[in-house]
Amino acid sequence: MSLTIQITEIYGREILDSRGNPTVEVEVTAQTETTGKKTVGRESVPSGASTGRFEAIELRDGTERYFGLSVQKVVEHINTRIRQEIVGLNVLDQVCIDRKLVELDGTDNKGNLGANALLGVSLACAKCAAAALDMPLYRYLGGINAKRFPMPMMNVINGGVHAKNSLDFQEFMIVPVGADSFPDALRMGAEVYHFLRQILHEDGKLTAVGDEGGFAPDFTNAGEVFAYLKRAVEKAGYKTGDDIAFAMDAATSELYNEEDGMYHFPGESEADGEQEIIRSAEEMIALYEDLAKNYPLISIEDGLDEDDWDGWQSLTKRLGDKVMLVGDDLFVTNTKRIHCGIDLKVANAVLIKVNQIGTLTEAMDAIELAQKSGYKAVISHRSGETEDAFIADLAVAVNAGWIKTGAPCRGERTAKYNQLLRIMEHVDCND
Ligand code: 2PG
Ligand code: MG
Repeated sequence: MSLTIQITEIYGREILDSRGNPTVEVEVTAQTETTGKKTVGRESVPSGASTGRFEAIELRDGTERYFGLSVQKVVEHINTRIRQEIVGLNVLDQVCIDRKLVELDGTDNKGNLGANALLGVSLACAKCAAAALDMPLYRYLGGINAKRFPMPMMNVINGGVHAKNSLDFQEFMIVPVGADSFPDALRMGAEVYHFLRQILHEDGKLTAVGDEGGFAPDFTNAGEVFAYLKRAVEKAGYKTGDDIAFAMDAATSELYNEEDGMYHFPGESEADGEQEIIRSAEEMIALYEDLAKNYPLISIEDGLDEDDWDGWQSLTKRLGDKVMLVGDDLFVTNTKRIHCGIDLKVANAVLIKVNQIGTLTEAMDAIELAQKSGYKAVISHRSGETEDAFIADLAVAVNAGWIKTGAPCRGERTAKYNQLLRIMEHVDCND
């Protein structure tokens, strides 16, 4: 006879995220049939700023409350329509729960009930199930083979829509590839982060941080940022490349102009003062080639626009054998778009953001498809986060190998890194 842990209550509420904007939190309660024990799983939903055009819909009220951003309607959907359908199900039947949620919404983009409603319930069910079974979440999600710790990609310089500075590209990350273990990687990253602060300060640059905890002073271009990162790595006593490599999220859908098909760089243009800096897809690829020649740049995310499949093909041909080319806005954690990418031989890695697709099952399908097809899976936070650490467990559960969750600073970022440290104590023989 299979075990039944029946969902007895679902409750949604509005809370604040790391940007001070409202988001959804969900509590799922379930009762174990054999013992009568009741367990609660609580989960909150992150929110992006540089959202891809093809992401599932994050529903907001659009009233004057919280400048239109309040989520009362979503909370109501959880506490009425979703609650009615999901209460009574076995919390262990994640696939069945997620299928029900998708059916109940009934749209392709989850625009009816809101991907934020669906995701909160979906993830809270998984947490509740793990707790009811007295299992750590990573073990419940991944089973006995969950053992590989992800390499952290730490975003130490913030630009784009994540900071009010002159830097056009969004994220500059350090990746401690020479570390022997996850705790070592985290320590190395944190040390470089502190030396970076010192160097920036000595040069008269601001050391206030952006949305993901990276420093956010003005810079003229990407080359200048990488030069700073190199200095910080060396000042910390590490070797650039062997110990610490670099990664970037260019987030170019934010720079792409559909009218002229060009990428516009307002910050760089202002620094130049003379002319507007714009680049074609070809010039963008040449820029990345140049950066990868001068610095140990091992990963470029969203190097081109989310719908520029032709451009992505040439980018992949030119850099795909040397650099991890990560599709974020391009793939939006959606198996249909990932299939497209695989067919067209575009990119070689998929960024996984659970709220881009709206349910845990669909996100795990995306990870499975990527891994089966020889693509890397990078588990990612959003720029608007909460203190929740689900993605840390998810990264270990699926042996993803990579996690991107901001600077080693700000509670909503360190929550994920610290959870990985805790998991480390459980997993005796990790990879
Ligand atoms: C990204 C993310 C996370 P946002 O573009 O990869 O770093 O940003 O959540 O704003 O989309
Ligand atoms: Mg991105």
